[in-house]
Amino acid sequence: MKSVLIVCVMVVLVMSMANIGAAADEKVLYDFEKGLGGWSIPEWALKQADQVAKGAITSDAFASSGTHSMEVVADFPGSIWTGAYVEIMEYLDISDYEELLVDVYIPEDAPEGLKARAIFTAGENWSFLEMKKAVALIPGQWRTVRADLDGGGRVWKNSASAPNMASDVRKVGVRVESNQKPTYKGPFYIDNIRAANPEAAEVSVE
Ligand SMILES: [Ca+2]
Repeated sequence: MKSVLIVCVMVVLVMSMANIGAAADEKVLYDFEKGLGGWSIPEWALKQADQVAKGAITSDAFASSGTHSMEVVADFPGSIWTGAYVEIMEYLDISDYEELLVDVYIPEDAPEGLKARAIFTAGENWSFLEMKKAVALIPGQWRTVRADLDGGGRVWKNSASAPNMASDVRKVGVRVESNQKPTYKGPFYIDNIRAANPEAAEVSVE
């Protein structure tokens, strides 16, 4: 009886330690389980020829967390650079975290060659800060865009205009792009947008 008790106590201890670790090192910002929560295609993008996002809804077709994600329908014509951009306006301080992670999925029948990047609007001047490197999307797979919040000019275009970006985020955005190719008309999916410290991120991947 005593040994059963000890085992029970140990199991509870291990479980609570695991929970504390996860809570401290990863914060889910948007998971689209209960609607878009303010995410949309901005007005200016609906009017611009190189902006090709046509609509955003929540969907249960694919999800990397829970049962729902944000589905964005886009129409990439090819031959010119085009982007499908969605964003949310929200003041955030994520300076306790080193990375922003965004899961992006394109369906199996989508072409190769689309890329995704995270974009912040941050600081007093509402500076537009996009990742220098985009992540290649793979049809039929969830891919994670990892944005180093402390990377400065190594990671972010225009970073000098908002040196403390992570503590003064005003918008979070995601853009999927076709740089002259491919041509693709259809949906892509965004889910489980989170701020994390790398240790926690590695645990969640395994
Ligand atoms: Ca979700």
